[in-house]
Amino acid sequence: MRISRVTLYHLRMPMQSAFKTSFGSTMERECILLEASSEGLIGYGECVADRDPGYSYETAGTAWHVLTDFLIPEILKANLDSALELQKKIAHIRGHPMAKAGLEMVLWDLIGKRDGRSLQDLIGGVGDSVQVGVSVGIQDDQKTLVDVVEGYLRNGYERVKLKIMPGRDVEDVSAVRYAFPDLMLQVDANSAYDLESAKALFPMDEMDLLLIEQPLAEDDLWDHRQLQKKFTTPICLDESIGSERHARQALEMKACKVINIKPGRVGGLSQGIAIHNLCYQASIPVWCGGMLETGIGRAANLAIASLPGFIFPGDISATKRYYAEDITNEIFELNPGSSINVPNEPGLGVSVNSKALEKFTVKKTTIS
Ligand code: OSB
Ligand code: MG
Repeated sequence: MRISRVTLYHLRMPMQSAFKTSFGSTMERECILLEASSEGLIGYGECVADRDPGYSYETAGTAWHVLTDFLIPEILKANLDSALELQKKIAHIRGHPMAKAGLEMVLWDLIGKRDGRSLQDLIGGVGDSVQVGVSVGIQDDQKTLVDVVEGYLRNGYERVKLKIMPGRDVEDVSAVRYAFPDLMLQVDANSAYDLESAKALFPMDEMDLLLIEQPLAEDDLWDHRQLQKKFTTPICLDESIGSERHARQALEMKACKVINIKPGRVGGLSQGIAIHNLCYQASIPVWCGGMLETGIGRAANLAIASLPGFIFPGDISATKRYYAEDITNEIFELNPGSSINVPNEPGLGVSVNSKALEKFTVKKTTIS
């Protein structure tokens, strides 16, 4: 496929409610939508870099720079027929996995549309739907937290992830566990602890959690190994796994027992699939994380989450958990049984609502 033109849209989308994590609180989510023309087709991709470098060093600003000045010029007019060919062409551009992942998603959408095949079909996913949960931000107090969780349970979510940070950990989680003794529950610290402060988390080992996500620093596999030795509850790595190589090393080192796969974090769907394959071989469960995606990125997450090694429910909630209005015409809804359908139309299987796109665009550029 020859991509002749790429338009970037910097989006700012109002969220339904504030999302507070150990690295900050946000009421508006930013990202970059990529729109490419190739041989009469239009393909879309989402770059999940947000406004601030809180979750990762990448921001919508750095991704914009790297996409416009390096990545897009590199691939424009090249003949690309697979994600691996694309990755080879951009391999000399160091880092910037979210920018790369957005571009790779566009190519998958184009290939699927050309061949009349869904992304799920192209990558070998199975089933009509995938199991999902909801990621709940830090709330003002424990009563509010329990109420918010109860609301999501009423909506039908059967697995809940609680964001935690120092001072808002054991008591918050035990309040929710006490209120909902049988709930599938897990926590995510987004790197807010070190080995010393993580001692505060020991009581959580008795709270029947599915996993504890990313307690320590992003670049610290070794201390995660030290911490995992002290916990029966599986430690799950998110930020620390930037590539298949990191995943292999983390498993060899026993730094974790579960891996969260986000295509954006690891540089693209192809890289996410590679990590999935590695973990599947090793019988290590994986699950699909989220980055508060629009319907574009959500469609891709649903497809990858249908690979057989995605054992735990994904952070892929229904559209209305995030946005009153999305940029896709398709709205994702929660089925009874806490699942969401995997799109089965060609490519990502979603279409863009141009009115909504225009409304949320703060900056736009075309490269051809
Ligand atoms: O760490 O998993 C995370 C959202 C933004 C950045 C990082 C994370 C998250 C979430 C929400 O937990 C996942 C989602 O529902 O999209
Ligand atoms: Mg996480």
